[in-house]
Amino acid sequence: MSFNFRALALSAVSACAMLAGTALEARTLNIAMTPPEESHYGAAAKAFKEKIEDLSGGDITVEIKANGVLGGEREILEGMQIGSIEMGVTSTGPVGGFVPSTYVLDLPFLFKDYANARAILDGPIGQDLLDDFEPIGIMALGWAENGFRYVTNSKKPIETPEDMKDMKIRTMENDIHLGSFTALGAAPLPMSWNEVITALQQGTIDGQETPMSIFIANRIWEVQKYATLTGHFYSPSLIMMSKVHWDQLTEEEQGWVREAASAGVAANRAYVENDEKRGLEMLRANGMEVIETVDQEAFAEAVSAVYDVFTSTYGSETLEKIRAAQQ
Ligand code: EAX
Repeated sequence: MSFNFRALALSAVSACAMLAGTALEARTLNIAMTPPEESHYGAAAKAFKEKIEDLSGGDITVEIKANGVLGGEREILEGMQIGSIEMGVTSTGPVGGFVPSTYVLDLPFLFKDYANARAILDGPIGQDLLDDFEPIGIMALGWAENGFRYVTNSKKPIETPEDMKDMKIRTMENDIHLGSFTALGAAPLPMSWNEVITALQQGTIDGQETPMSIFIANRIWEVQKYATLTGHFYSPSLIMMSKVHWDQLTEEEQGWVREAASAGVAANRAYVENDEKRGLEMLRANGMEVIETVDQEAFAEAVSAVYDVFTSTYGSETLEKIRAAQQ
């Protein structure tokens, strides 16, 4: 075990400072999320926590605030903007309302697979989008992952777009997602994740659409009967810090935060890969009827009009860059 000289040095400095009547304050960063801690977002937060506490010799500690205890994803973003929440891990669900350039990532059937999505997000296109957050008071530290989204419901198996007609499907508070499910003929209802399980239990919605990792973390089989592996959206997530708190860090500490965020992304993506491997079996073992072979072209055709709405509202520059990078 390598001896942690930084911790020893810090303790010595702290002791001297205490003796001199002042104390190096240990700082705590709360990191908020809506899923349970035992999830792909929790894996990101735990890896971030371990790395930053090690790098800072315990001078910076992390508290994980899971299960939406600090609010839904929109509230978490607003909290980071004003500094009442230090950090967050959220999907891009409500993000487009804060950083419209990210809406391009929410388009249906945009990415071919996980490798394609990660390659784009880890390159200049992804970095440019991360840079768009600082002007609104949030430091976007890295593109983590929520995963390809699938549909569940409790009314009937969904095999074709027509099967979704008039079905009350919860979507995130995201214009692109709302427009896509409207185009499918469903009756989409936008709401924060914090309200979804109760709405499913009460029957105010018939179904919802989230990635496999959210299914597993929330034991979706307890409230849903059918799943269809449409993969209709690739849902990125983000590890973020309030700029109010970022600006209070030294340059060295900011470097540690970036290093810890990279560790969080790696842990999150490994967790998603494992959930995708084990998820199908878990859903079926817990009584769900799962349709895994889906005519994605039929679904993609049914929602294709949302691309025109998107480009007429937000332009096509970034979309064209993504298409070019996918050649
Ligand atoms: O905790 O709101 C959603 O569907 C997002 O996937 C969120 O990250 C779930």
